[in-house]
Amino acid sequence: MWLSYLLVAGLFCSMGGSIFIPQKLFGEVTSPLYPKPYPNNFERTTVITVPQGYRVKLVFWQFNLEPSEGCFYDYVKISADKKNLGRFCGQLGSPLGNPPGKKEFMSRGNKMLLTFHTDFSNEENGTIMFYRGFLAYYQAVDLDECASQPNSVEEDPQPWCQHLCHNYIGGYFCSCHPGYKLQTDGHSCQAECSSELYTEPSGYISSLEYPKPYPPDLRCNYSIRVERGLTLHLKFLEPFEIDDHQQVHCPYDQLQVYANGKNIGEFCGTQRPPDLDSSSNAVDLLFFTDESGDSRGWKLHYTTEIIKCPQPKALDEFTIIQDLQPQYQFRDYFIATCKQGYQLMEGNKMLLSFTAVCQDDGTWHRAMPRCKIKDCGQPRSLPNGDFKYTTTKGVNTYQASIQYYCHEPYYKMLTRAESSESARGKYTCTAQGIWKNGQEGEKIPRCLPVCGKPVNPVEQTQRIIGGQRAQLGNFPWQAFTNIHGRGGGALLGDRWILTAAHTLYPKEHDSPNNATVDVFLGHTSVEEIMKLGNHPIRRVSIHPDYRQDESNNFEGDIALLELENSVALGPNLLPICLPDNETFYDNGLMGYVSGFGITAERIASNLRFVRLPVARREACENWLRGLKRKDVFSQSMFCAGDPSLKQDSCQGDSGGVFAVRDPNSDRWVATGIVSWGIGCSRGYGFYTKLLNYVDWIKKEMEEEG
Ligand SMILES: *[C@@H]1O[C@H](CO)[C@@H](O)[C@H](O)[C@H]1NC(C)=O
Ligand SMILES: *[C@@H]1O[C@H](CO)[C@@H](O)[C@H](O)[C@H]1NC(C)=O
Ligand SMILES: *[C@@H]1O[C@H](CO)[C@@H](O)[C@H](O)[C@H]1NC(C)=O
Ligand SMILES: *[C@@H]1O[C@H](CO)[C@@H](O)[C@H](O)[C@H]1NC(C)=O
Ligand SMILES: [Ca+2]
Ligand SMILES: [Ca+2]
Ligand SMILES: [Ca+2]
Repeated sequence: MWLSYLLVAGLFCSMGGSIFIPQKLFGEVTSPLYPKPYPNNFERTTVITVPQGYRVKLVFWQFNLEPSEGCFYDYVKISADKKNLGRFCGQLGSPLGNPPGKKEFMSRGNKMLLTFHTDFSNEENGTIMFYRGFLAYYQAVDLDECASQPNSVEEDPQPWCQHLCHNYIGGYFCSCHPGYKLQTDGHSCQAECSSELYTEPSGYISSLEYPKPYPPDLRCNYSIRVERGLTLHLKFLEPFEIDDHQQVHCPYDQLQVYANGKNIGEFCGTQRPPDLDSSSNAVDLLFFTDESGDSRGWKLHYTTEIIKCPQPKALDEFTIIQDLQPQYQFRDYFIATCKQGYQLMEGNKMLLSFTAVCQDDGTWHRAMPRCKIKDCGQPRSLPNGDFKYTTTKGVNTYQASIQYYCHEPYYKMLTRAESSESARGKYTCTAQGIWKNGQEGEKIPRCLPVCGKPVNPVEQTQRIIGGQRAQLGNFPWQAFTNIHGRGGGALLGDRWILTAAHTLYPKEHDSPNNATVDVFLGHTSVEEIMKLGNHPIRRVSIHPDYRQDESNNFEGDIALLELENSVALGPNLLPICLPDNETFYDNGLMGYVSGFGITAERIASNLRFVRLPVARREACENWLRGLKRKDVFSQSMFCAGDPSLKQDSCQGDSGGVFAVRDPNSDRWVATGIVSWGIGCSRGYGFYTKLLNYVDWIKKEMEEEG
């Protein structure tokens, strides 16, 4: 303890020394040996330093120095920033001294110097006095650099901020106004506005220094970028002033506005630009200035709004936009349809439906469709008939109308009981683009052959022995067959030939049944009928009751030949009707048998016919019995003829029909098929009774639709 006291005392006795207190945020400074009396002949300067950015604050807590006039003997001198802050001595209440009291000493910088000086003695009126010296506390306090006035330029090393100063404890920093950039010295600001970005949904943008003149040589780019789906509106404020020229458009300074990269305006002068709707979420404002001028610049307020799409407009009067809204914005959509009878088209593509959505760039995601009138296409052609337009000829679009008809008188339209041919034949092009009939829908009508209506019916009044040449059209159903020899047949409908089974499968015929079947139709002359061509057969149908091996039994002697192709009916080619009543077999009823068979021992070259009465069954049975014949004469046969007359059907007439005119309906009906007889032109002939086979015939004919 003693040792350290001496050491310290010895150290302090050196005159004129300096002591540096290491940088601390606070500390104390005392006179030597404090609180013991300080030594004489002493001088020392204590350098108090605090970290940069701080200043030193010093306050005395104890002060007791020898007082003297002007603090000439002992004193404490404080200086900072090369300035003397005062010289102090004495103590509180001493009349000669200048004690510091509670005064706070502040440095401007981070350094304060405290010099303690004593003279050779401490005495008064010859008495030695003891003074305790001083105790001072110091602390680092923040230097508010921003508050420091730049007028004490002389020695203040602190550079000051050109635009904005921000103080913090232990330091400060500078910043610049928008559009300016802090230079590397950390204090000065220079105009720099080449990439200013604004992302708030609304805000203000102005030229530098507005409304004071803007700086020269600017290359500013103010970019506003807001969310997609928003659109930016710009509103310029007063005053608006950019260097201008009377004749040339903005030669000096220009404010250019770009929306989505497209220039939407270039402005200068004193006329405030109109409010701009950029229709975009990205706007760039480019402001270029030259080296001179003193215009005050510009300021604008920008706002955002949800982007709108243009009002959808129909491209034609047939397009309907559903629930049309007064306005459409981002994410809204509309649906377009067509009026009845029209088809949505996108280019050449047919659409079932159409929806367009408003996109974030204010456009519709697909272009407006068109509506094209529905086209039903060419109406289907009607076999054995035709159609005519009841609306404009050849126009097959919506609401067009046609009338189908059958080729009369040979064909007649199939109708339901309550329906007329004109109602059945009327078709309209519907809104669905399909030809439709009111009752039957899409199915087109059918033209059915008209049976038993020869255009040129035979007019037989006289009895002519040996038959007679038929005129064209007398027996238009007459078929000429060549199978195992000549035969006949009759046309049913437009594709069936009714004939006798034995013309295909002759009795007592051993050869295999592979004979070719030739069928000719449409003429009375053998030569001519063959020129008209053979009608190929698709199918042969023999009645199951027919027995080829029973030579005396012609039961079931009936066959149907289905033609490969239906024939076109005409005056010389018409079908015959089938019987529907037992009255067609009344005794004495006159019928006609026609054929290309042998007459007068010669092969006929022309169709001939005979007129015969239906005979009484008993008469024929007796006649057969008289001839001692065992031939079967069943209930599905009838006989006709008159032994007193020398005319009958004969070979070659086989398969032809016994035709009767029905006076009630004025139609010709086939009541029988020439089946068998005994010799030619002798007595009675025997016929397959068709009334018994009508059901079978209809069933066979139905099988092929
Ligand atoms: C010294 O003398 C002066 C004047 O003679 C007197 O006022 C003062 O009180 C004296 N001081 C002391 C400590 O005696
Ligand atoms: C302005 O800034 C925007 C955003 O950075 C940029 O896309 C555009 O190209 C700039 N315009 C010019 C002229 O430099
Ligand atoms: C029928 O068949 C027989 C034996 O197979 C043959 O000799 C004859 O030429 C055939 N006739 C026809 C017309 O094909
Ligand atoms: C057959 O014809 C007679 C006389 O024309 C008629 O009275 C009768 O009703 C007809 N029968 C049938 C089933 O058509
Ligand atoms: Ca002294
Ligand atoms: Ca500070
Ligand atoms: Ca200028």
